[in-house]
Amino acid sequence: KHLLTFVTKNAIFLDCGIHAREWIAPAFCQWFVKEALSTYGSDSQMTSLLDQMDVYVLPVFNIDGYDYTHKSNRMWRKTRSRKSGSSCIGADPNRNWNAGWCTIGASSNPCSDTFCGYSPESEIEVKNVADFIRRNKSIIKAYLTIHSYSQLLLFPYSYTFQLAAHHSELVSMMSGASAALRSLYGTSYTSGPGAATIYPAAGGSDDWAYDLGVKYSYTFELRDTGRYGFLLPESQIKPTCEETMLAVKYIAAYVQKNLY
Ligand code: PAY
Ligand code: ZN
Repeated sequence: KHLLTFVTKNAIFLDCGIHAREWIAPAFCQWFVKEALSTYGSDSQMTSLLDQMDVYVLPVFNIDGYDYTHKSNRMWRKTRSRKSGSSCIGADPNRNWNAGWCTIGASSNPCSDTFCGYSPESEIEVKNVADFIRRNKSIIKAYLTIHSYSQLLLFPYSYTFQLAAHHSELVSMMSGASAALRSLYGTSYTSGPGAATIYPAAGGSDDWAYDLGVKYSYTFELRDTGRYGFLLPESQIKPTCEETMLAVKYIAAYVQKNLY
């Protein structure tokens, strides 16, 4: 009986800050951890979630890029990797996953902001997270990745216009999640498959996780819709995190009830 308590729990994987300039994303991961720690034991949903599942949080996926946006170029998007022979730095860590890699909506030009990298998982950040998810794929039941901006809840696919095998379930789940989000401040989100909802883009993390077998795989594009864009004012950090938390908790509750 005691051994059972050491069996690894099912899990949700959450990452923020794949793109350097999307500052609201790391803020959300930090908010999530704060909420988890401060409401466990008082909020019944958080308590039940953390009793039943683990949540792996990667607060700043693209740490070198994030640092660079603070010190040199606020609008930097990519990693900061270098390769001899090219004077251009970095690859797009959301074009570097092995999912239709570099076939559409990505560039093979190292100087482009959507450079797919010299090979899939060439970026050490992508390689390490992919290794972690592969190693734990039997327990990771949901993959959530936080970006900004556009106010979208995206699900596979982005590398093709074909619909995911679980398309209708993902559609209804996202309508619940966006309703939960809207309930707090009225912020309106659109949801749908990446390719048709924002643009086709191969090599993204959500498509890769989905094809690996993580059925509940979502990309959040947080506030706003373009007025401030990546430069979301400080006054919007807290409300954005609060409303996003409702969508994440909706998804977590759904996953808990629909373990596979
Ligand atoms: O799933 O289709 C997808 C990927 C969508 C994001 C991407 O390009 O990787 C969308 C953009 C992002 O968050 O990086 C949206 C922002 C506004 C941008 O830079 O275009
Ligand atoms: Zn992004």
